[in-house]
Amino acid sequence: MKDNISVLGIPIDLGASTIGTRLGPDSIRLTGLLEELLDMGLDIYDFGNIDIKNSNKKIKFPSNMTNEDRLLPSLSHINEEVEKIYQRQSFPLILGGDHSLVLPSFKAFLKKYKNPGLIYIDAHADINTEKSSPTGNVHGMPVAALMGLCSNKLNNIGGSYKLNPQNLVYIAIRDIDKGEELIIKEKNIKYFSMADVYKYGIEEIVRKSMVYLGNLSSIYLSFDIDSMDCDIAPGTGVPVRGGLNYNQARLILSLFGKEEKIKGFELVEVNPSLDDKNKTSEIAKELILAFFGKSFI
Ligand code: Z70
Ligand code: MN
Ligand code: MN
Ligand code: MN
Repeated sequence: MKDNISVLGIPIDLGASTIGTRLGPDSIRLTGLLEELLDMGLDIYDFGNIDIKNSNKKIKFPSNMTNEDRLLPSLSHINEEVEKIYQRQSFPLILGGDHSLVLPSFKAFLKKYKNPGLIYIDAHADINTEKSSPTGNVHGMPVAALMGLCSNKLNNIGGSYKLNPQNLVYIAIRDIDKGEELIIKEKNIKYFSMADVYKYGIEEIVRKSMVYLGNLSSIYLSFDIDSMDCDIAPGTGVPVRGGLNYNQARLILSLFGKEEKIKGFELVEVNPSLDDKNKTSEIAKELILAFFGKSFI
């Protein structure tokens, strides 16, 4: 299925602390990604970008969801548009956009596949609730909402389907808020820290993740570019040091790309307005090509 790809851009930044991830999908497209996928012999259908009503202001709401008024309808709209790409027999590739989009994108995956898994490669855990969030930014909350831990207006975006906490694996997390740590412990969520990455190596982290999710037949891969070291990939809103280096990121995606059970992939949080010569979008392209089987040599 990975030789027939449906591409969808989700240019949203309503959920992030800084504006600019709305430019992510186009700046990744400008690197020539789709042409290179075609050159690799893959079939591509480009659904274009979703129309999102972003805002240049960050408006606080009593709910502690920044931009709640625009964000909630946008997330519902994203869910409808992602469902359309699932109607096509193909492999979905989503270009973000801030990470709030995983709430509606994974809801569509939850609706299509029974009891799916989620591999979440990120510096952050994105498992704050509106109560625990120190920022009010919804890109820090989607995983909690997928488990039904937020308010119902967030939990029920795209339907009441839920992610089983035992079906989630985090990789590369290293910047966790206190409330998030409590939820991760209480739900006994599986994670591989950067210390684990260095202890075991990338091949072993991929193998252990697939073994952990071994009884599941469909898995979604959500890759936040800030999982990479911010000195390597600086074009992102909440940069964190000590992340994956270029070779580790490319290897992890190339190995997950070979796994048949992985049936959807998104790359999020590229913010070209914070970047150094569009370097992060170029890296994003190379990571996506690695996922779809481009050879290293
Ligand atoms: C922080 C919060 C976050 C992504 C930053 C940061 C969350 N824990 N998520 N970048 N993708 O605001 O909740
Ligand atoms: Mn529409
Ligand atoms: Mn994230
Ligand atoms: Mn992140």
